[in-house]
Amino acid sequence: MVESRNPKAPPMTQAEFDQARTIYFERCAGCHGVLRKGATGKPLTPDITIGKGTDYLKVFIAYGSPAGMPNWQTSGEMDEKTVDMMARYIQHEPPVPPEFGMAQMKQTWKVIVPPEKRPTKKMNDFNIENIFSTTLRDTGEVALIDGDTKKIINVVKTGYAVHISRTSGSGRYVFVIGRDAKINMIDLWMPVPDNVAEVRIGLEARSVDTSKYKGKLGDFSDKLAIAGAYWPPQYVIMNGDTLEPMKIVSTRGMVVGTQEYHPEPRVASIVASHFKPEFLVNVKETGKTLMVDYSNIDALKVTEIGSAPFLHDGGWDSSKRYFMVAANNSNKISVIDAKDGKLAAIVDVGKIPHPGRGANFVHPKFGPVWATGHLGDETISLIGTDPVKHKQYAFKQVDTLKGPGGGALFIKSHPKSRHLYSDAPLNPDPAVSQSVVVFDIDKLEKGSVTLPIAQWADLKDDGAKRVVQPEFNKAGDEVWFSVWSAKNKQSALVVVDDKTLKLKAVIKDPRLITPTGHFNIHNTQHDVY
Ligand code: DHE
Repeated sequence: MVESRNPKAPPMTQAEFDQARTIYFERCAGCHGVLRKGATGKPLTPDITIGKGTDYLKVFIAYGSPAGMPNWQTSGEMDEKTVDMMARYIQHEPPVPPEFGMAQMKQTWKVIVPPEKRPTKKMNDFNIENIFSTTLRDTGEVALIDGDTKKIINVVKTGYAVHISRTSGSGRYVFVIGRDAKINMIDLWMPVPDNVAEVRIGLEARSVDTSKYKGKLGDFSDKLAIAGAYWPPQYVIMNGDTLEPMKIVSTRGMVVGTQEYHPEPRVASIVASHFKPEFLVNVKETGKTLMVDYSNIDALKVTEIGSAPFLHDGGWDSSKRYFMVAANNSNKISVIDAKDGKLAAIVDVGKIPHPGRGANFVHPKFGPVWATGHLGDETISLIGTDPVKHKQYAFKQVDTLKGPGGGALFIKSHPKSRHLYSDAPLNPDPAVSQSVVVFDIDKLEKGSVTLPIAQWADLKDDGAKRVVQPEFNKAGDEVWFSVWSAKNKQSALVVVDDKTLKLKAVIKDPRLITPTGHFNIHNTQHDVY
C-alpha cells in the first residue's frame, strides 16, 4: 500500500498510485494543475477531495459536467475501475515533479538537419501556404495535409498530444509542442516536409511561437522561438533555426490583486507582437501578461501587465494591436495594447470564456468586433475592437448571441467570409458535441443554423465523435473540422463549403487517429482569424 501523508486518504497499491499518477498527468493536470491547485478545472487538493469522498468524485469523473469536465467513463475513455482508482488518487497528496533546467534541455536537444544542410529554396510542389498541420493527439504525431488536394503529405513524429502548431514569420517552418513539452521544428521546404530540430523544455507544456517583428528595429522573423511550460513554470527562448535553448525565465511569483506567492504559475498562450520585437507571455495563475522584449536577451526587458486570473487562450483583434486574452476564472477578457505596452481594458463576459484565438468580423452596427464562446454557458460574447471609428463600443461587450451550449471551445471567422462558426466539443449532449452552429454575420438576429458534422463524416464506429475547432483554408472559402473519436475508433476531418454551408469533403485515412487541432499555415503565419 502507498504511504500517504494524509491518513484519511483511501488505500491504494503502489502500482495503482503509479498508474493513476501517469493518467492524472496526461488527462487531468492540464485543467487542474500538477499541484492540483485548480485553473480551468476546480482545485483538487486533499483538504477538498477527502471531504467529498470516493463515491461523489467517481460520479463527477464518470459523467462530467456542462462546465467542461469531460465525461471520462460514459465517453468510453476510462472504465469503471480506472474511475474508481482516479477518485482515490486525488485524495492523496500530489507528488511534486522535478525541475527541468538548461542541462536537461541540452540533453534532449537534437538538430536533425543543420541549417547549412537544409534546402536553399522550396524543393516540393506543394502550395505550402495552404497546408494544414493537424494534431494526431494520442499517437504523438502531426499530419501535414495538403489543403488543395486533401491528401496527407507526411505524418511527422512529435511529442505526446501536440497542443498547437505555429508558423514561423517567413512561413517556412512549423513549430509544434507536445503536452510532454517536446518541441518539433518542421521544414516545409524539404522535398517531403519533416523534422529538422527538437528539444524538450520541461515536463508539461502547451504553447510555442516564433519572433515575427519586421520593422525599423530590425527583421526578427525566424530568428527566435519561445515556448512556455506548465511544469516547471517557466518560459524558454530558443534559437529560431536550431531550437538551441538560450534563456530560461521562471514565472513563479505573486498573484495579481492578492499579491500572494504562487508556486505553479503556468504559462498559457504566447503570441509574437507585430508592433515591437516582443513576445506576449500570458501567465495563468498570477493573471499577468509579460511583454518580453527579445531584442537583447542578455539584458531582457519584461513589462509586466497585471489583469485577472487565470489567463488562458486568446488572439489578436483584426488590427493586431490588441491581444484579447481569456481570464477564465474571472469571467473576463483582458485587452492588452501591444503598441503602447499597457492594459487597454478588462471586459466582463460569460462564464469561463474559451476563445481559442477568437473570431474577428465587421459587425453591421458595432464595426470591428472580436468574439469568444464559453465553456460554462451557451453565450457568445461580441466585443468592439475599434477605439477610433467606433469609440463608444470599443472594449465593451456589445452583444451576446445564443451559441451551441456549454462546453464550447473554439470559434472562427475569416475576412473573406460572412459566417461565424462555433463548436461545443465538451457539451455532455452528443447532439451538441457532434455538430457546430453557424451564424450569418449580416443577419445575426436570426440565430444560428446547425451543421451535423459528425453525421456527415459517416464513421463506421460509435463513440464520442467530438467535433473540434473550425479552421479556414487560405482562400477563406472552406472550413475544416476534426471529428475526434477514441484512439481505437475511426476519426475524420470534415470540410465545409463556406458559401453554401454544404459538405465539401470528408478526409478519412487509417493514419488519422484522434485528430484535434488543425492549423492552416497561411492563417497561422499572419494571425488571420
Ligand atoms: Fe487546449 C490552445 C491549454 C485542453 C485543443 N490550450 C490552448 C492554449 C492553452 C491550452 C494554454 C493556448 C496556446 C497558445 O495559443 O499559445 N488545453 C489547455 C489546457 O490546459 C486544457 C484545458 C487541458 C489539458 O489537459 O490540456 C486543454 N485543448 C484541450 C483539449 O482537450 C483539446 C480540445 C484537444 C487536445 O488536443 O488536447 C485542446 N487547445 C487546443 C487547440 C488549441 C488550444 C486546438 C489552439 C486553438 C487555436 O485556434 O489557436
